[in-house]
Amino acid sequence: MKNLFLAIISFLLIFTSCKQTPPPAPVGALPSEQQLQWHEMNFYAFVHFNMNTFTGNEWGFGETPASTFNPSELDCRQWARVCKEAGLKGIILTAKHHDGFCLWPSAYTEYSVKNSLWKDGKGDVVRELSEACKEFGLKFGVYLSPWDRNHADYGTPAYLEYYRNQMRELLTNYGEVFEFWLDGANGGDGYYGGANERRNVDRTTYYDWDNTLKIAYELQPKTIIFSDGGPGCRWVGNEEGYAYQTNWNTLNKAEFAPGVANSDDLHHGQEDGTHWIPAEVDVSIRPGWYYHPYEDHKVKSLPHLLDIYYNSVGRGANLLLNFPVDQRGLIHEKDVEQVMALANQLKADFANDLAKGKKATVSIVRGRQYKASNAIDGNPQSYWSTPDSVTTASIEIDLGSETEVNRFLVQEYIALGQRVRKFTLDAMLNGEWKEIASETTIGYKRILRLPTVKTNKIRLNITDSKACPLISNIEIYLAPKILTEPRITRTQEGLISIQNADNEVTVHYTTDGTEPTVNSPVYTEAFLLAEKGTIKAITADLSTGKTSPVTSEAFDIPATKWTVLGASEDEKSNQLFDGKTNTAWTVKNEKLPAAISIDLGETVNLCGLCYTPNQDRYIQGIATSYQIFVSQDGKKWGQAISEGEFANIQNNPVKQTVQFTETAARYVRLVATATVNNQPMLSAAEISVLTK
Ligand code: FUL
Repeated sequence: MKNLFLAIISFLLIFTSCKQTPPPAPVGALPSEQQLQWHEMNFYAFVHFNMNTFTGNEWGFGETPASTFNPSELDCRQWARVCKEAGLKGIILTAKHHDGFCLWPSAYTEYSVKNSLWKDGKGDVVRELSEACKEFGLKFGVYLSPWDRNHADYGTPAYLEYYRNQMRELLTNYGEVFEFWLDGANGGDGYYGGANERRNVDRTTYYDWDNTLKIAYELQPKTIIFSDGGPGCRWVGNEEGYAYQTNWNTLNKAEFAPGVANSDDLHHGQEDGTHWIPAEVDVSIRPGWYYHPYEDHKVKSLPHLLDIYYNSVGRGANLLLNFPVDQRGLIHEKDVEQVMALANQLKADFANDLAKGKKATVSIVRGRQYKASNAIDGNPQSYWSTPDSVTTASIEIDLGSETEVNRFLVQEYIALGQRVRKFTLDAMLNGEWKEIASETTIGYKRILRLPTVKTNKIRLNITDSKACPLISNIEIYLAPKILTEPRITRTQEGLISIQNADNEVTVHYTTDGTEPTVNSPVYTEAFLLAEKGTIKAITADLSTGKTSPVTSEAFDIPATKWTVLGASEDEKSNQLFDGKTNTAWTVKNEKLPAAISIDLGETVNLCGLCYTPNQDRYIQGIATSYQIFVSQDGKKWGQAISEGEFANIQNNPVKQTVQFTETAARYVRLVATATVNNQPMLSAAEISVLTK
């Protein structure tokens, strides 16, 4: 009996002592329940697919007949399957882009799928995708462009009613819409029902956003509304695929409207903003938002996609990765391949949490419910915290033994507000703490990519915080090295450099045409190749013995003595020989033909010419038909030594090689007799020659 009494007393003591530490008070603007769920999604897909897919435009004018929309094998289930397999959590579809064409049979316009050839006008892409998302366990969202270059009433009050009606259709008929996307581009020239004129609206007042969005929330109380200033989530301020290191989730909502924002605030948020409006990073897996066959070889590479992931999700933003669905109505094979490469690499990067089950100790604790181990218990609801007055503190993870690590993931318990302004990270190296990172905000999630260190202890130091820090999660990983094939380039001076994606791998190369292995020389710095030659290279992770595929580049004579005729004052003409395929030089004329003439500095036995079009986004000035001339004196050019077309170069603008009968000459000229869209210009990223 006495024992029972003592047990009850001690239980009550423990219980009341627990109760004595109240939870920290919230700080600043807080996320809603829906926003908390949205943060957990991290990564989902955008699909740009509608009229532009069939016209090759990025922004349609609004005049293209509805019949033009005609995918040959549209399959929304394929989109959903790809996204599911790649670990994406949802899909947002451009139900209507700026050209006004609707992917659903809207009752309020004739400009929709109902007047297309696809499925004899009986189809509904919005329905097919919403059902596919349901089937594959994905969330579904819609993009409804406020700007409409087709609609006759755009710019008048009648259009607002039209816009609201379309919003009602989309938010009523297709189940749950997790995100409603309001693009900021608005106003300019357009078809506007045949008026063909320029129309502008006041982006802040024209849409009466407060009342318009009220309708959206009535129909879909849980939806997250995206725009420059939210209110659900905000644009990050660029379309390149990165958030900023300092990233506050709060904004002064009243200062923003769709298409109206100060970009610095979009980038960083506003530390003491009145509302929780977190950043979303939207970026396309190709240069364009819409499908263009000529971008089939410009799908972002694995290293690029990894940068995008770490610089968005790893900086506390959500990542919205766009697939430009093609004219068949499918996510293109090349895009599937790259997103799966990303998914597999991410799986490997986060395969084994080295902090899990380890010992965590802290410099100070708020009370026993807020203990150190809460940060590594895998439970996002529990967190380590300090007393109210303490805003600097440390948490140390003992890894148990010397362990290689290169990723550090940390999360704040944001339900009570974002707090941390600055933090550093230390690793114990040979018995001493060494700082390995110094950063600013944490927010929902920070993931640091660190140089690999071998250590037995990692310490997170919160060095500045708006209030006591609340750390809900810490994970530590050793991500495998990226073994993509290296890139080999040569400068005008003949210097060969070999670039690789991961600076912790070694690059091995040969100059004699043999296959490189891990025993071949290690590349450390650029070296001279003053003659013709073939360089082959691989990247290797010597700790595992794994290697990349081989890259092989054959170089002819270097461009050391070359100049571009008529362009001697213009240094940019040297970009033709700099080895960089994303810098180009362009000759503009009144009309075609346009030509680039090169002085090789000495007479050589020419037998060919190579032309690499600009590999950057734009395709103006790409030659589709050519003539090549040679000359001894740069004045008399005679007959073309070769002429023809660069077949399919618009769709596949890769390096073109033209061979011709061997001729001794000092000057060579490439003439464009036709170009993409017949624009009167010739542009080239690289020009080189073949010699005997
Ligand atoms: C932009 C639009 O103008 C683009 O066409 C695209 O839809 C992108 C996601 O947003 O501002």
